[in-house]
Amino acid sequence: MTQTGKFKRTLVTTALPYANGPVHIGHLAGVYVPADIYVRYLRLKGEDVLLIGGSDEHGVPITLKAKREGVTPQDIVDKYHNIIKEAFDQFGITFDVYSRTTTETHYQTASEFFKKLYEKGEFIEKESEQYYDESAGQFLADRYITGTCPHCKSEGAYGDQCESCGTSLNATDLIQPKSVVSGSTPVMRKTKHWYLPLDKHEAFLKEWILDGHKEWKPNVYGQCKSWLDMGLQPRAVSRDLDWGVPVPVEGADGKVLYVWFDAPIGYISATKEHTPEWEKYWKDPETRMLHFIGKDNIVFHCIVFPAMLKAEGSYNLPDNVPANEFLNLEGDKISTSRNWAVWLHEYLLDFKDKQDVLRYVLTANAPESKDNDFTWKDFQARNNNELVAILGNFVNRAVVLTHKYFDGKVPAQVTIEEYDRQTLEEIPVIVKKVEDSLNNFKFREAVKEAMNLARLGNKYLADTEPWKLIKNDEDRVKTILNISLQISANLSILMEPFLPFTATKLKNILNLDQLTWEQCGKIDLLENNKVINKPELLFEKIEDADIQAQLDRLAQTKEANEAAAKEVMPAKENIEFDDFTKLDIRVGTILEAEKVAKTKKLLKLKVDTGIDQRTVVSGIAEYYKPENIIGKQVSILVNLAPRKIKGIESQGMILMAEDANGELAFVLPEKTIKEGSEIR
Ligand code: B3M
Ligand code: ZN
Repeated sequence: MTQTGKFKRTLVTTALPYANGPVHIGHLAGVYVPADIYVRYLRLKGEDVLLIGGSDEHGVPITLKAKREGVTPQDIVDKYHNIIKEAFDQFGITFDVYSRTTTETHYQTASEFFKKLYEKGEFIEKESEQYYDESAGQFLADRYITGTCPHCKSEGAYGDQCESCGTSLNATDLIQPKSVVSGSTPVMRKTKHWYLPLDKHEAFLKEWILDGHKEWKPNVYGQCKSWLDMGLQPRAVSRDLDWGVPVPVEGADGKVLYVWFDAPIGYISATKEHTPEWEKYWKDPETRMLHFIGKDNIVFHCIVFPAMLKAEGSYNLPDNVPANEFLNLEGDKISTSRNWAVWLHEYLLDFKDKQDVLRYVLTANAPESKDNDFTWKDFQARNNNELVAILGNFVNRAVVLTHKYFDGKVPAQVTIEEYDRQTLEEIPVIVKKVEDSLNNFKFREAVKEAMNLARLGNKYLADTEPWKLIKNDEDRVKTILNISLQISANLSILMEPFLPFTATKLKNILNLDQLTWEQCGKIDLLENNKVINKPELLFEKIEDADIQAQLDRLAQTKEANEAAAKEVMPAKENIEFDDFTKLDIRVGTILEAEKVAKTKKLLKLKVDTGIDQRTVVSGIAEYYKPENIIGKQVSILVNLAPRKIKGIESQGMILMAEDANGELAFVLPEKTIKEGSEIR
């Protein structure tokens, strides 16, 4: 019997990342490392398992990015699909297939899936009013509409969410909505869409999840419960968009499947591309399906996709959805648009061959039950104090001493003392703990336990001090080193799911072939007299300077973000032409200028406006010396009600251009022109 109980095989899917940017440590920590650990573990156990992945290549963020960059959506997804695939490969994520949702197979599979539900009458068709851009001649997806947030009043909120205050919105909530496509004000227009009536599946979902899957992680179960308690509504599964899988029914021109309808079907398409036996993995009740995802995808994988599969009728439902929470970076939310991330492809440039260090840190500190923070200091500490000082150090000492005293040949156990026995007995106990943790998707706990085996070895060597015994008691040293090497061999299996690159190195050093999980916990993995290879350091110390460089880079990003945030003020609300004509702006000439006493910023100017000569107080002293601006022509708002500034009556306002850093410049006529000329 397998550890998977009544199941014969396991299908593991991983969330399909959007191909509109590279992947970062948050992706790795939340989804791909845990999935890979789990799958490697099952493979070591000889189980039948598939790891499915791919890029999600539809959806509005991709079309928007293409638009902004002046390229096609296909260009965007081609670029990022390759970058993402490469990064996963480099970090040893062992996908059996890594596909994409723009393949022929996927279009067919998604189309057929829709058609089947359509023909079974599983959808409802509904007309609704949606924003339409008349000048561009298209309906506007939520992300294509911006406006003022009704809650926090900040500008530039999207039709689905305000990024300033985080509130999720409906496009119709926005104050002063604008089309991103043309800048015009959209109008409401009728459109027809297909809806999956989730309410119809609510009773089933309640029973299936709330009664049937109490074992799901509390964060997952809790989120499902709150969705189900709120009551489910029909969800539109189509959109008015020209990028995606066309809705395969008549009268659906210009409509595509909603990205969240086609993306999970991408798991099916990818399996099809991998093996002609794909149905076995999707439909045989003896197959167990697991979805590894981040917490923002829970509703789609626990409620929407299962409802789709159930409606279709021939598919299995997931057995578990071990979703993780979010990983933050140095106290801030990871953000692609703010470049607040550690990108995988960049990490490897700075930390060459250190994939396992990142895998380790992201597992040891995984956001399994709550959001967690990645810090570079913690990264350094875990590398130096755990990987180097415990695992690396232990293995190195065992191997070095074996070469030094016994020509690199595994010595025999001669006499077993009580302490040796205790140590040996600990090994299977630790292995069992790792196993239990892995079976329950508790990867943090699992890697900690695995590390405990290295701790055990380290302590054993430190306590027995073979280097002191070698002169007088060679037999004792033989036993100690044999045991240390057996522990090292166990580590090469136990660490494989977590640190695959290191495990390979370790097996090479110990001259071991691929071992299986069943051998783990045994104390005869290395036979007597077996020749082992020369020591090679498994890990190296990470210096303060390397960490500082990362922190400096983040500090720069933060600065750049702050400057960019100020860079261009969003456009203000529209005004009527009459509002504009109320402003009386004239060309004037500065006749006199002097600093206003006890202020840093203010100059008192006398200006010839053509109408009169008047006093204006202007906040430009930090940028202009009085003597340099006398005789300059300027633009002046002459009908601004007079105001007292520092006791001086200011009659009007000089117009200045101001950039993000507060740099000022006069707005002048392009050639000298008579004072009093109107500006309009
Ligand atoms: N691309 C969303 C995300 O990356 C989405 C996952 C699809 S899984 C079928 O968060
Ligand atoms: Zn807001």
